[in-house]
Amino acid sequence: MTKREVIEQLLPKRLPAPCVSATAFAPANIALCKYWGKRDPELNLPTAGSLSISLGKLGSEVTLAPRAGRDRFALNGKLVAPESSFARRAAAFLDFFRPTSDFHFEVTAHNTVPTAAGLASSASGFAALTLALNKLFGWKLERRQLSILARLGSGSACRSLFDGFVEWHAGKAASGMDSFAEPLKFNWPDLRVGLVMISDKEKSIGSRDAMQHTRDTSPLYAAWPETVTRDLAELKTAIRTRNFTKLGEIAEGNALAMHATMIAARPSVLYWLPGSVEAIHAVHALRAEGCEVYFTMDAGPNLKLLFRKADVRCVVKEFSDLQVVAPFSA
Ligand code: 2P0
Repeated sequence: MTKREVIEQLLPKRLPAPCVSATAFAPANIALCKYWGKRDPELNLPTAGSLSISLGKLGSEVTLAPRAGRDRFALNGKLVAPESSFARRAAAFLDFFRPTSDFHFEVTAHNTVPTAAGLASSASGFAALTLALNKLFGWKLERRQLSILARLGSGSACRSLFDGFVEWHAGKAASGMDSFAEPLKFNWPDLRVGLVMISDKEKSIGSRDAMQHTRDTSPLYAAWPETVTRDLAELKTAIRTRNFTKLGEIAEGNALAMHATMIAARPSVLYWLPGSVEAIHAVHALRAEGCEVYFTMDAGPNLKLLFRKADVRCVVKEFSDLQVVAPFSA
């Protein structure tokens, strides 16, 4: 199935005139059980489910307005060239929603994630863009349908439609109508996420290509879907029973399994820098001293730490530049 066919099924047939402008916010999310591999690259349908935690007020705000002439994009207060990857990816997504071929958009995006935190992910951006489209065109779609639409922009964006712990169901249908995210009912007020910045340089290979290359060439990939399925089930139990040790062990183990799989790809996809390895050792040393902290890593060299409020002091003592996020605090 094509993206356009899915979108036609989801959008209402009769629409009011677009609003003058519409603004929406979506949080960034960090996967505790990762999405790495697609069963359908056209629709961003994953091989297995995944589970993330949203970062509250850290994310993307997008304002959309109709514009005469051609699209214009601004990011964090600066105009962005139409040929930049940001503008090209956004425009390609917006193409599916133009009421007529001469309909253009003014897109103004702000990331509330400090750019230096290395979290400027496409997930919150596509989620906010989808929410803004829903408002601008008066679609009045349910969150579940919006999650499906956001996935078509970027897989992990389907999780950024929600706060707190969020599960993305892999689904089985070729149309992907059963592949959407939904929030778990559980919260965890003293849980903390720490952002460790190792480098903010642009990565040599984007996650979309790296994911496909891993699936195509890594001899370890065959074991990955099974690992995810087991980790996902255990992670949900850890969240339900508020077992922090289990949550940390599973999240760290899952991230390491994902990286091991991609490191074994041919040629290797190695996002780690010397500083990443140093930080991993520091996390392990803290744990050995009784400061209970775990890490996860995505498609880049930076670490995200998981710990509880009671351990903020010992974690910050080691990682002095740490940005601490409380995902469940208002
Ligand atoms: C995740 N990542 O679960 C995993 C872990 C990166 C590492 O989802 O091709 O930008 O747009 O569907 O969502 C990043 O991949 O890829 C990602 P596309 P996406 O958060």
